[in-house]
Amino acid sequence: MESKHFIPHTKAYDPEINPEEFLRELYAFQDKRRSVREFSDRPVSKEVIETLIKTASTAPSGAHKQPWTFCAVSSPELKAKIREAAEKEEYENYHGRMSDDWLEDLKKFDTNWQKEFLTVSPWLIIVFKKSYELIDNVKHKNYYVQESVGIACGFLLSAIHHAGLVSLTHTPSPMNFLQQLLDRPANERAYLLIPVGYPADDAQVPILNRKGLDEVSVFFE
Ligand code: IYR
Repeated sequence: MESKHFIPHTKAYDPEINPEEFLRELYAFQDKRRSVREFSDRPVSKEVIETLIKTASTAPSGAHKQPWTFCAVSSPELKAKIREAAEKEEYENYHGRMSDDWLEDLKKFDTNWQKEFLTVSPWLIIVFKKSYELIDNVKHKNYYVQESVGIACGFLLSAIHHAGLVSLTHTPSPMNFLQQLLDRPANERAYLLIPVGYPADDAQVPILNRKGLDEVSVFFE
């Protein structure tokens, strides 16, 4: 194909890599990733957070619009404000807004409205989705925004794990307070709040099993 829009794809992979062997190791490593709710206050450098965000931003997106903004917060004052606002919403969630079934499903995670990790973890990454771009006051619609931002968050979580750090996909809902506290423009809506850091020395995670391959896949050969 010859087009002014294209350049040759320089192969980013090593042809010597044996995919079976490589993936065995990758899968075993990814399988160790866990959501953690008990963080250490051990610092993480800004450089690490910047590289995590750049890695997340390599994700594919509808028409390559990259419809996301990653806000990284280490300011103790701002983290305290975010925690206060999130706990206010979560208090309501746990005291009436969540169904009995939902509360029952969460029992094994031992969660409650209190969110200490929001002030203990060294960084909070708040991911915003952009349903449109505002260019010279004109709205330009983005495409497949949910899918695109979801994939970018997946890249981010994976990169955090590869960096030897832990995270949590936290969704204090509704999340409008984040748009206000972080002064985001009208085209941005909070999508996920992700604390990032090291686990507390005595951090515990619930015992859970992952579904087997036969439960999550169907092959047509
Ligand atoms: N947002 C609440 C409730 C919650 C909901 C789900 I679905 C979870 O998997 C975990 C928690 C909270 O963060 O406590």
